Amino acid sequence: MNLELTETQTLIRDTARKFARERVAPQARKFDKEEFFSVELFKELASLGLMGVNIPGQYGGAEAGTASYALAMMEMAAACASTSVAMAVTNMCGELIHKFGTEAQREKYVTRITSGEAVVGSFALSESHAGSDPRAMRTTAVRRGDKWVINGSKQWITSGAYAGVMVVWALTGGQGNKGISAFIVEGGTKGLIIGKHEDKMGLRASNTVSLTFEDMELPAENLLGKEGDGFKLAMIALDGGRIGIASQACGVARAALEASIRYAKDRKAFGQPIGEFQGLRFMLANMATELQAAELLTYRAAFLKDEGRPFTREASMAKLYASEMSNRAVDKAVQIHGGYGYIDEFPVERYFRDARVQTIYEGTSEVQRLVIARETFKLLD
Ligand code: COS
Repeated sequence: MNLELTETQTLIRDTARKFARERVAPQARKFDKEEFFSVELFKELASLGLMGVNIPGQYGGAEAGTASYALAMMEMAAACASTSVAMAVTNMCGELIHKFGTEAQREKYVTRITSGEAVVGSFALSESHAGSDPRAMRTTAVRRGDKWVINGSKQWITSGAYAGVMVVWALTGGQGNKGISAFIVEGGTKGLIIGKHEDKMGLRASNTVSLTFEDMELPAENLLGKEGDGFKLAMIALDGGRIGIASQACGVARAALEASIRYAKDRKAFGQPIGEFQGLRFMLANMATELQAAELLTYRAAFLKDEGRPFTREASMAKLYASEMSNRAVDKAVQIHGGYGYIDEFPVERYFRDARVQTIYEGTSEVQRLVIARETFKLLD
């Protein structure tokens, strides 16, 4: 694994960094307070190639690989975790359709995602009773002539009210992983009902809704991949998605560390900057060390994916470690800021709320441990 960034990786990181610092960070607090989803911002992200970082240029992507994607996600998350989660899900949907879609699906839907025409993508797998265990889903898709008719509902769908393109999972062959299929759904399809906007602890500028399908008809050609392959498609997409969330966690933790260092240099107590106290310096040293460990795990998973090598285990390790590290980092950041860490005058209060979901979504820490154990046992079979 090469730890020197390539020219492309440097370019993507710098592009994302500039946009994140100049366009996203100044608005992050306001967007969080107002729960504002900026369509304009996502269109700008698409115009920079950041909604399809690992998608070939032929379909409008930046064709820059997963390591570049991880770097871009870290930059975006350091500025605004809400923006970065919509970016992550959109990249994941685009990659999934590119990998498993027909040529017609790629031309129609991947290009809509990379160009920003779709605004964002949504990944509709979870249901109210089926989060960690997606095979327990109840949404059904029944074939009627040249159409699929979908009935059921999905829960906690990121960007669901704004997505021009969604991937939706449904049962086509009874309960169980072999009975699940994936479908491409366009925003605004008749029978697609957008539920209430969830009032979340964090990521408040990210849109999270339930979706209900009432006799929603899809053309037969909107099946993604083969009938019955949906569970596998979801697992493969989530492997990549976990690199995205690991990157998000690194970005938020880095922002928390930097804010804490700035504060520790500035704030005085007992006649000196609090950063001179060993107790604080040890906290900051631990944060910096753990952050670097998480970044390296994330780069390693991204590197394996880019090399076309198995990366399921490494993606779960990166996601597990980075999300738990990020929660430790934001907790310490609030502690270092004292009373100011608890109010919104300083950004660490938002980082604290935003980090919390990282050990839950895209597979809980417990699911990551199941995957890591399963894959590690396999190595010794
Ligand atoms: N890549 C490719 N195939 C995979 C895979 C992966 N990463 N993981 C599992 N599969 C395949 C298996 O090979 C198996 O295929 P066969 O039936 O052909 O043998 C099939 O999928 C079922 O695998 P398994 O039996 O391991 O599935 P489980 O139902 O036991 O699920 C976990 C395992 C818990 C790991 C899975 O359900 C999971 O990841 N859950 C979390 C879901 C999640 O992240 N939700 C968040 C949604 S987005 S916020």
